[in-house]
Amino acid sequence: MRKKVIAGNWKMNKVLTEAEQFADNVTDKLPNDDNVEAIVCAPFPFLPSLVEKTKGSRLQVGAQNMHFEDSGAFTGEVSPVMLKDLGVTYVVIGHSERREHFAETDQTVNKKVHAAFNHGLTPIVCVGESLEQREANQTMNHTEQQIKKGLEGLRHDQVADTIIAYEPIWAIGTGKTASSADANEVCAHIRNVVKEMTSGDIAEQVVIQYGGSVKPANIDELLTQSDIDGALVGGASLEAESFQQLVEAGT
Ligand code: TPS
Repeated sequence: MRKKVIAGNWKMNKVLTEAEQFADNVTDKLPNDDNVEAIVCAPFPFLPSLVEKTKGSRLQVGAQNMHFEDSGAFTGEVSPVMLKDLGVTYVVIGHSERREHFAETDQTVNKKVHAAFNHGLTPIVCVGESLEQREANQTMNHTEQQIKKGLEGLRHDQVADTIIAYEPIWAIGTGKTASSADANEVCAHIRNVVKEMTSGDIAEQVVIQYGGSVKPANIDELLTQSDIDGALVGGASLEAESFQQLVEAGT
């Protein structure tokens, strides 16, 4: 059985003391259950402190972006080597705002995914369609292309270790959630694409999260779906209590 993976994704929220308070409030309250993994993906300036404060706890730390090795010392800001050295274990790659506002393509996503694995980090690779694409019935084709190009050239065991986050752009921070059935349909499609790229075994192992206005009130229904293995959560991951409830939903 696949484990559930609940990842908070703070975006550009909090200051250091607030990040530290969050860690102090949440680390010893998370369920001691190997079937659920709790991650907090936070802005770079908080990472050293979060790694320190979460040591020995159930909470893992992730970054919200990084650059690939051959982007050169003058083009990127933070390298996988730096993240690994800090003790960070996960890195969010290719979220919709990076694709939209920082011109990130499936090719740059692919380079970053390879760089993550080359340095022992686990990538959380984000895919998802815009409202226009959904209305034009391009959801399946678009997410399929993002997966095929984003994960190109990975070994099968690396594909199995990749976390995929399906985030319909129209549901991010808008309060609109895809219905759990709609979200599951796309997640099942993504799993099928992974199967075509690798094998049925690998596809059964890969963790696929849903992201977009997930909160304690709607997570249970999302997690009962066959192909949704967790959530990538923005707004509702900022408060310790709500984050804790989201993780408990995964037990
Ligand atoms: C710095 N992001 C964060 S949460 C989320 C997405 C796509 C899912 C849904 O959020 N890192 C930075 N900025 C960002 N915008 C992201 C990551 C992307 P919500 O649960 O609030 O609807």
